[in-house]
Amino acid sequence: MLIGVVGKTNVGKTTFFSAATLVDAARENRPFVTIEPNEGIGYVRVKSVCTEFGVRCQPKYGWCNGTHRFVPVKLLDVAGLVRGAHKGRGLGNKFLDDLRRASVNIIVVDASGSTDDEGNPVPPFTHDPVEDVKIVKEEFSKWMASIIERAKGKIRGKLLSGASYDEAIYEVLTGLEISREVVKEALESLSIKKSPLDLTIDELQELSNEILRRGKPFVIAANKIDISGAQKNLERLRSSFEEPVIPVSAEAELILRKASKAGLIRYEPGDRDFEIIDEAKLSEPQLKVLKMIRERVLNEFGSTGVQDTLEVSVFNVLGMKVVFPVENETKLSDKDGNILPDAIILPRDGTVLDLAEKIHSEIANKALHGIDVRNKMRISLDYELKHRDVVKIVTAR
Ligand SMILES: Nc1nc2c(ncn2[C@@H]2O[C@H](COP(=O)(O)OP(=O)(O)OP(=O)(O)O)[C@@H](O)[C@H]2O)c(=O)[nH]1
Ligand SMILES: [Mg+2]
Repeated sequence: MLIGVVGKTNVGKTTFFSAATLVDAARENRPFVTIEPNEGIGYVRVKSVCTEFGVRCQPKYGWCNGTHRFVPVKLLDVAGLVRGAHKGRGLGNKFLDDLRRASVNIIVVDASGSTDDEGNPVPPFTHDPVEDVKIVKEEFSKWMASIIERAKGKIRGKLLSGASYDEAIYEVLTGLEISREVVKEALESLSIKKSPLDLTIDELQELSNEILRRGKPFVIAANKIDISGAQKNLERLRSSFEEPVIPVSAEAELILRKASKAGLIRYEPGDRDFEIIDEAKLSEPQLKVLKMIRERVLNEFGSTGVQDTLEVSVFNVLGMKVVFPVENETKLSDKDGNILPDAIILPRDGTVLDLAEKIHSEIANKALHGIDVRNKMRISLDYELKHRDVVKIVTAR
């Protein structure tokens, strides 16, 4: 499960990435600081199942605080873009290739409008963030359109050997992990009946837009919400796009997580507030910043928004679910006695067999059926699991 962090240059992508992963990476108030992509692990929260069973999780990855289990997801922070990136402007769009494996992309946008078209710092509210989202979405669809355009030779070959239109397009997009179903639905929804070979670049862009909408959705992080007045742009972004728009202060989240790591405050990602451990250990300026974060961000918006953005991406937009496989259905453990060691993210329609495959192909080969640990009922391999199910997979010896 890979989440891309994308957007115009100098809007806070790396700050968002670092806040979510605690990976240190260069950040500065100027365009094109990030060149090579940064990769790290963030977490999505799932209401703990352990407490329900009167045990305590011992996660192999991530952690559990008794209320929430924090389940790892991979994040990729890439170089920023500017209008015309598909034609090579700025750093071009080579980095979009790094995002091929991303299931969803978070568009970070500067909701305070303090960077211009090229990512240069300007006074707040002199630039329209709605434009920035439009540019990013456009550059993505132009990039995909150009992939299809360049592969027309290959498409011709596929069509000659009997492939249908959707199959031929699907085949040239395989590296992007987009399903054939998505391509088919996109063609149908646009009522495209002619051969892909006859589609103009504009038509290809329209098709790409539709494929992205269905197969690689966006979530919008309205960043720098701590700057007063940014809320107005939040509303404008919400009424301009169909994607979810979440108020975010990446800078606030990064400060809180670092302070928590240093033992200065008690704070976990997604919390509505923090608690100062020992005021004497904090300097005046530090206290002032924390107070500002509490007043301008947490009290106003309920959280810094970083965690919400990840969770809306994984659960609401992609419709993923998390299930807990165990080997011992009484102790809820693996064979070494670790309690609820794994939390596996599965797609919306993920079955017992899909879970087995995620664990190991050998387990999938030998799987006979599952057991729903909550009610001890036998479930078939094609049973669609529910979010937070605890499952034992029974295998042939
Ligand atoms: N006020 C405020 N500033 C922020 C926030 N997030 C990021 N910034 C600032 O925005 C500037 C750019 O941040 P980066 O994270 O480097 O931005 P980027 O989008 O990764 O930039 P490039 O990699 O150069 O494209 C830095 O000066 C950050 O401190 C925020 O939530 N609030
Ligand atoms: Mg960056």
